[in-house]
Amino acid sequence: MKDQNITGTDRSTSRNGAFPPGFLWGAATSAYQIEGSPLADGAGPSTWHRFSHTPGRTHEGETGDVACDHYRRWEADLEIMSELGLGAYRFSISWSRVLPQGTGKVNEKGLDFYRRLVDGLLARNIVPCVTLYHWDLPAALDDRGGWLNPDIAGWFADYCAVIARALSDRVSMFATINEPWVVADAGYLFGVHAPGHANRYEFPIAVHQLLRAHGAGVQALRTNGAKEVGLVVNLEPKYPASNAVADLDAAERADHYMNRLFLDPALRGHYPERLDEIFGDAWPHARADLSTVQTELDFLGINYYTRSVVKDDPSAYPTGARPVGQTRAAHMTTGWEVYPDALTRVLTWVTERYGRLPLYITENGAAFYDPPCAEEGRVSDPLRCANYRSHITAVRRAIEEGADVRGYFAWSLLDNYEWAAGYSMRFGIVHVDFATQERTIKDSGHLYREIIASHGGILDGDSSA
Ligand code: IFM
Repeated sequence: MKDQNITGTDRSTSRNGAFPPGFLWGAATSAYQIEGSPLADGAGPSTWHRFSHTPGRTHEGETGDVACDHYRRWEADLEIMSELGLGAYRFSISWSRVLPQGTGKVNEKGLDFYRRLVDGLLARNIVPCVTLYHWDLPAALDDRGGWLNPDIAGWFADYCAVIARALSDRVSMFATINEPWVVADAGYLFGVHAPGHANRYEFPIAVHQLLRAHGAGVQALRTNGAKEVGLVVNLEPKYPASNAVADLDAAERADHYMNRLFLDPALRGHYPERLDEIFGDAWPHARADLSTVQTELDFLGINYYTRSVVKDDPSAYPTGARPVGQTRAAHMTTGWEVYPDALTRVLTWVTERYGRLPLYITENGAAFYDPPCAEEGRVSDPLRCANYRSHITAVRRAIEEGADVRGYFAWSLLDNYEWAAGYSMRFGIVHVDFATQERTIKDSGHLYREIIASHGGILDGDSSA
């Protein structure tokens, strides 16, 4: 295994090859972002329910109370998945639907919703891929300290055991936690996501408890019949703004802070070296016990959206690495640069640094400006189409370069609730008219259907990545 950063030079050539047989083509969503009805059938509130109902926390005070109303429209949504020809569907389970208090008594009605969903997927030959935690912690557990309470590893393991006992006869792929870095960074360091804390002393504690919960969750899932267990991380290669030593160093710090923070402990059993330096006296866990955290994974899920170019700036909190603005594209609602080459790089970097483990792109996509309603049954989204073409081509290139990529999930199946940004960003390949809940497959959805049907063949000749 080589020890290197995800930084380097651009590639500009493309080779055409095939996606491996059995490569999974899917789309992804998460519970709070699409389900709506957050308190139905005995569910308990989650931290996101509480956060979105707190004035001033989200775009125009928007909440997930209705979202895509998927809790009630799930069957129609399954039909759309069939129409798209999806081979797999990645969704998350709302912990507080199943365990309203976070621990203890199971709410069978909540669990039944996911049982029905899984059965509906299997009946349509769509592989269900379950994420246990996609940011909606039961509020009852937040009242007990949430991700700052060391007991959370046990709470999470018990929840994982409930889910595995209920579903592992029909679901083979389980991921413990989605994007733990975002949970800690946005939820505990910057306070822009639930639970809304901004505290540099809490960040390292949350990181450590997320890792312990992941380790305990893996064990609980396996003990209760799960066959393939993984973790999902979001990775964003850090490119230095110049070759100046200070900028190279800043890119390395940013890389340790974001890309290595969960992977080094989970796969190598140690924290990245530079966290001590970044957090100083707030980093008490640098030498904490990671023996229950490091565990062999059956797969790693990677969520990729963009890269960032950084320059050294000691005032940039917390790493002293400031993203350089000129790479940002104005036509995107997120402001994220379209940069597919970094997706190839991220896949080869993970393979080189952590070994050739099975990888899935568990999220990739983009939010561009789309109209609020379809026009004559059509939503034209050429920028998103180009984005899918170039990024899927970038995945194929990574496979050619030796990465063991087993599947790709578009983010997202549906336009949905984009957390603090509310409904202001549309990531779907299926348009949702939030006034009527009408769904319309966008041009990008039609393109994705063709990509799936041809197993990537229609991309032959594309060199846009
Ligand atoms: O919508 C989110 C998702 O919940 C986690 N990954 C990034 C997506 C786009 O911001």
